[in-house]
Amino acid sequence: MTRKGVFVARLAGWLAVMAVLMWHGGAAWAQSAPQDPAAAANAYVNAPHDWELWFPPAGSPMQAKIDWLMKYVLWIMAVVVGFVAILMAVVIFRFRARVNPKPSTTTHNTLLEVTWIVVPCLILVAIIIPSIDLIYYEADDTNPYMTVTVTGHQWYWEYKYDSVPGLDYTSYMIPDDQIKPGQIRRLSVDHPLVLPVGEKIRFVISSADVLHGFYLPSLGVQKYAIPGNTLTSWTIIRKPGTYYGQCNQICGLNHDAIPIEIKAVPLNDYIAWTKMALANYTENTVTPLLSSPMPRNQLADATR
Ligand SMILES: [Cu+2]
Repeated sequence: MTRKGVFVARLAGWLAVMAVLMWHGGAAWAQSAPQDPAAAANAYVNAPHDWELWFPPAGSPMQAKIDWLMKYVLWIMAVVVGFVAILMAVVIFRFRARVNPKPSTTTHNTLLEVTWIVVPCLILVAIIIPSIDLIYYEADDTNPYMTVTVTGHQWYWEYKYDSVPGLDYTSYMIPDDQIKPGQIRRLSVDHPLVLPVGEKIRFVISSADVLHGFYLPSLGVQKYAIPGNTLTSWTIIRKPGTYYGQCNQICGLNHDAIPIEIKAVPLNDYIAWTKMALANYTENTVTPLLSSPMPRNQLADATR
């Protein structure tokens, strides 16, 4: 193959890879929800996998919008970068000193100058309108079905259900040496955050010690957890399943050891769970969802 042939083949290959990646995000969304609600949370698992390069499949309308905006801006960027690259190539080859020994002395071209001001402005307008729309959409945490106060600690999460007085528990990562089949190393936790599907859930996010980050990539939630301050976010989980997140603000030695695990279940199951959890909680008995958290030093040992 000639050098030109190799170049064209490589370019075509990269373009194909880019196109596949850009549309890949929506594909995993196609799985349907299982019939048995009890098994539903475990049947669909939205977790990172090897060689994943795009966002995880969108589990909420917010993430679907983020996903769309990302692709939209990326395509605009691709066209701009492509256009500039071609222009540069033309200039470099056609107007190089050897073939163009006597440079033109032309200056100013009104049409061209107006065009290169107006077209970029239009591109910016085309980007800013959906961007601002998304910012307002994200900020609208009004009228939630429920509110969970999320507090970051070194190194675990605390979930307080504001609509279920008394329900306030901690969530620790399962140490590597205690992982059981079906659990995911460094993502599974002892007490997942249990939430209903199809309802607007508001998060009030804070920290008890240092900066943490409450980051749920598949649900479009990403907020700092700031000591002495609160930030809010919200989500609507579209279908039952298990969703994962991670602290994404470097918060100290065990920063990697505070994942977020969410079990999303149908509303009736959620209500039943809150009653069960609350009853067991007040009786102070150990249940799978509300057993006492692992001592901190034990966690530190396990993750060293
Ligand atoms: Cu952290």
